[in-house]
Amino acid sequence: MTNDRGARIVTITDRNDAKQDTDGDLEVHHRTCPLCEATCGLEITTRGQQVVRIRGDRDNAFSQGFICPKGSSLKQLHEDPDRLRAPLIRRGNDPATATWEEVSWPEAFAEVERGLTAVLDAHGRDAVALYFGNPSAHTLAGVLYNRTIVKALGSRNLYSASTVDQMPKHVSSGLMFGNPLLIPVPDLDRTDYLLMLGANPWESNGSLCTAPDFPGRVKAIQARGGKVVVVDPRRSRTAEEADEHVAIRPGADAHLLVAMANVLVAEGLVELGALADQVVGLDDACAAVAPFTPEAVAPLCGVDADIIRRLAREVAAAPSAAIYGRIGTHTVEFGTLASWAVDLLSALTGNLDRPGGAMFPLAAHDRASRKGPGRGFALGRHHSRVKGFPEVKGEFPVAALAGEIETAGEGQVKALITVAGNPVMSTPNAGRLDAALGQLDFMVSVDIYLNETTRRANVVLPAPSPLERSEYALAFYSLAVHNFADWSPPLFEPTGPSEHDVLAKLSLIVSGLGSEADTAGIDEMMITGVLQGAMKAADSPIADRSLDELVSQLRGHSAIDKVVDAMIRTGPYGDWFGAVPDGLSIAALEANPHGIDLGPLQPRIPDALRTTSGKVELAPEPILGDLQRLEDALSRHVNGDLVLVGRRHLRSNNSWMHNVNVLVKGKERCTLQVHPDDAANLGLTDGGNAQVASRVGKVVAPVEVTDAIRPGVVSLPHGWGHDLPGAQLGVARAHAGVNSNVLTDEDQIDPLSGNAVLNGIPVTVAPA
Ligand SMILES: Nc1nc2c(c(=O)[nH]1)N[C@H]1C(S)=C(S)[C@@H](COP(=O)(O)OP(=O)(O)OC[C@H]3O[C@@H](n4cnc5c(=O)[nH]c(N)nc54)[C@H](O)[C@@H]3O)O[C@H]1N2
Ligand SMILES: Nc1nc2c(c(=O)[nH]1)N[C@H]1C(S)=C(S)[C@@H](COP(=O)(O)OP(=O)(O)OC[C@H]3O[C@@H](n4cnc5c(=O)[nH]c(N)nc54)[C@H](O)[C@@H]3O)O[C@H]1N2
Ligand code: SF4
Ligand SMILES: [Mo]
Repeated sequence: MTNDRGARIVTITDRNDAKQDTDGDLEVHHRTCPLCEATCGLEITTRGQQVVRIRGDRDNAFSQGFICPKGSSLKQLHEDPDRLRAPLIRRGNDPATATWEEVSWPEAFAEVERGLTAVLDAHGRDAVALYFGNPSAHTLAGVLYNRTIVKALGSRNLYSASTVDQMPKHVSSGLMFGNPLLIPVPDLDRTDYLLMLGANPWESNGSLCTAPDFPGRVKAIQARGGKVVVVDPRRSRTAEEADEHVAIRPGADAHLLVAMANVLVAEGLVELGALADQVVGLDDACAAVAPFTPEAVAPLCGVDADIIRRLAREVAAAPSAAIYGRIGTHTVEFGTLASWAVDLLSALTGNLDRPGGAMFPLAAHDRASRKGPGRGFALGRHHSRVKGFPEVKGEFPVAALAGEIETAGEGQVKALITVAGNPVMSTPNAGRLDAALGQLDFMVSVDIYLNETTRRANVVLPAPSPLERSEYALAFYSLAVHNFADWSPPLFEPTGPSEHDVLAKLSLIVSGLGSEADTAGIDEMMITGVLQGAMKAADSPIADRSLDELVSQLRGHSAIDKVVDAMIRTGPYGDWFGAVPDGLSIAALEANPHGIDLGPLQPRIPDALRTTSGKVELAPEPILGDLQRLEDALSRHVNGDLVLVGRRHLRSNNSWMHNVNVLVKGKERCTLQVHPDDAANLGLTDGGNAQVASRVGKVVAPVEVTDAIRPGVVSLPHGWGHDLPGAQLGVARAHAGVNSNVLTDEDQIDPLSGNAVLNGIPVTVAPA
């Protein structure tokens, strides 16, 4: 039996269960886990308003039952008494003594209108900054409605977690493929050889590569006779499972990768395959890698030249090879170069856009490919006020935000809107940013917690729990190793407005229409924007239809679902409102609670390219320019100084799931990993305390002596340090740990992308 949302209703027949379950029927719902990029299907059993059990959905066409400990903790997250349920207004300025008043939604919006309007009237649009955090990519509201605030506000001060994360990949994709969102993903399920750099999917479950049960997919490569190589300064769990672990010195991946390209050129191993007629810049790229012989880069990489040479030959010889770099290659000094070099190596070995190599997914909501050249990708269309950093994708580096708040003058940031972000924990020189937030005239945060960042806000607007919204992994299906779609309605009705309503309200406020204006106008703009675009597209099957008639056919639980329905119906697999029989729509997805398999990845070059040449640009000008920095580094003296890197743990999620007791209980996770040789030299003992100091700050953390880390490197996870006054996180406070971003340096950024350098931070360590 199913209810009207397609949830299976289980009638209790077992007598023992029946005794306990007198309160009514158990219902089984299926939905996508929104917590990380893996998009696992969950099976959630409820009784009334209670979650009874969460487990992996064995029938999910993509995840086939896989689940990690975070997925099943959605129950505890939903029930967490610290999770905010009503808007809060801060009374008092000192976070340690401030009190918080629960107010109604209209009162909260009126207060936001007062605060933001005062700043806009007195100082102009650029005085209001925006910061969007990581969960913004995991909610439909964030992906679709954040940009309505950006448009309505018209401020240049746009910041996000992208510049402490994947911005280098956007830049290399923008330059090489003409579209910063067109990111090649390793074709895990078909590859014969996986070279993975700076990624630890055994803990992270993968990123810029949506693959539920990433570990299982890697083990399958080995089971079918393929090889897996992991490049990481630590012997991570992923490295332990690999066929080979290359313990590189932090920050040197670009050198290693470019040297591999050098070997391909020197040994005549360049073989573009089907891509031969689809690239420009081949000669320039081959010439550019000439200085980077394996011998030249070996000291910097801390990897023998013959290993580099062998890896290049192996990639060239493998029937197919997928090269995949993530956090450890992006959040470093040469992040964009490393990101470019990954895709250059794919292209040079014929592995770009072929099965088993690196491929471009095509999601149900993606726009159909247009043929011919595109508009290309521009960097630095304007520059930040204080440090003159170029904008990238309309954003400035978040590393620059504190300076923009502190520095007086025309365009000084006086107010901040944060959505789903905790920059006080997650961005470099976190202590400085925390203090800077205290100087703002006004701050409003949309969040589910009163945490280290939102405690600085004047008004906190709670977002609903993940179980109180529709799910469709809009940001991640375009990065998935298999084309797939799944949509699910809210499991529970939200007790307040939906997050997209809150974001629409903020858009109305900053546009000057006021807090009492109706959000329906914003919804209509979103929906008609998608439909009009589709009606205008070449050979559109709906060119002659009436807009009103199309709108009236849209389905879904709320306005945001209708936006998604419009995208899916006019997407590459869409039903085009009846013009394509059996095409996709939200109705079709609703009828398939385990998701719909859209097939393995297909080659998409040249149609997916948006470069002005219409080809893959192997040697974009900004990249060639930046290679000088890479060459200069070759003459650096490699000394014995310690450098700091990060790491992740499976039971953690950046800074914000440490208030869930089932995840944080047990062994302390926020430890400083130190190699036994370094521990002996420094006089550190396992379980003792060490002081770690960098140019910008210091912390004291418990030492974990382990030979899993390369000598000369120490590691602290990020997202800890929950002991700041005023945060309302009872469980996290009891497992506070220390904030590694007190040590990361806001002056260290990758110049092309503006991405912060979070790995390879020079530190000194001493017993505390
Ligand atoms: N040193 C170091 N620093 C790092 C990293 C590293 O590897 N090393 N990693 C970086 C990376 S990859 C990232 S992505 C960033 C993350 O940086 P941020 O996005 O700034 O931080 P998060 O810890 O993800 O915080 C997410 C916030 O969203 C809130 N939240 C959760 N769910 C929702 C929701 O549904 N709606 C709303 N409105 N709010 C919600 C949480 O309460 C929390 O406040 O950190 C970066 N910082
Ligand atoms: N459990 C859990 N899962 C998560 C998250 C989480 O916080 N916890 N965060 C999510 C987010 S926002 C993201 S972006 C993804 C990130 O997912 P991943 O990219 O897999 O990130 P990490 O797990 O931090 O792994 C990065 C690895 O890089 C290594 N490393 C550090 N410096 C270098 C270097 O210079 N070179 C090389 N080659 N390696 C280096 C580190 O030792 C570490 O093992 O994870 C997501 N999933
Ligand atoms: S791997 Fe990611 S998507 Fe899957 S259950 Fe865990 S947190 Fe959720
Ligand atoms: Mo991230």
